[in-house]
Amino acid sequence: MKISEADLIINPDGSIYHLNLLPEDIADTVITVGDLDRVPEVSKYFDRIELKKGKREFITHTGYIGNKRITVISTGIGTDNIDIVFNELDALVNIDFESRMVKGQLKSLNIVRIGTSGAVQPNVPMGTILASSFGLGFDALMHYYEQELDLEEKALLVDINSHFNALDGIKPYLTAADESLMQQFAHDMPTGITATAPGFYAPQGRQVRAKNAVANFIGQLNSFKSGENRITNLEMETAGIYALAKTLGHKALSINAILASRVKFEFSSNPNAIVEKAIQTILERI
Ligand code: R1P
Repeated sequence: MKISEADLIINPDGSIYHLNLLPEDIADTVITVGDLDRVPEVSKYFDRIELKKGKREFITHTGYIGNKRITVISTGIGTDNIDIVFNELDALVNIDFESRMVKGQLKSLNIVRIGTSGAVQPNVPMGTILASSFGLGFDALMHYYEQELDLEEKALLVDINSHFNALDGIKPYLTAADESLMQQFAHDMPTGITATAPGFYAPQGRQVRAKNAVANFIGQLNSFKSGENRITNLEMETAGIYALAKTLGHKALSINAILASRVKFEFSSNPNAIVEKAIQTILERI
């Protein structure tokens, strides 16, 4: 079926609407970062940069480390931006822009988020590089898509729903990390469920001036347990990345540089060094 011009917007130069990229501009291995200033912090390790493009908060560098072609792209903050970036990355590889038809042979991208995050367990100290075993979304993105869960995800979500039943009207969604990327990049890293929030302040349990409607959100995250599974950290993209990637047939892994402890009320005095360590670790394993 032909995808309409309103459903998939292609710019006059043949690039996709927000990302401003042509199909040939992206590699099969994609690193996503939230902060657009983090893009050159990744591409400075490339042996050769082939292209730099951007529009709004979506900055892209594609280049090579040795023979390996890699794209690094900024998503900005939040799963609303993940919706745009992941649908447009998928369109770049899986839709023929001439015919506006889905290609016969679908491509699966390898996508690794290198992001920052706060810990909600006392045994996850600042400076930890943590891989998300699952993304648990407290935002509404996946309420708009059909999502198929496997048995493990279904069972864990049952436990999550009974633990968080006090969150009136909020329906969390859950997706597991890609196992092969976990083996390749994170075999020796601590892992845990990453909670994804639709905001930074009250949606992450911060109390500044506006009154919080959800009591003790960090405590609710912190006290969840299902077998060996604990919620380890909190950020704003992972659940959307895992769920949309899997729905579209791509592999995804989220790597979290832990900059803060929400249970010890600390924030790192040298966040850049922690992020740098995460970038170096992932690029060495690519
Ligand atoms: C909030 O300050 C931002 O930092 C975290 C959150 O997920 C959110 O995007 O990640 P990044 O540093 O990767 O953007």
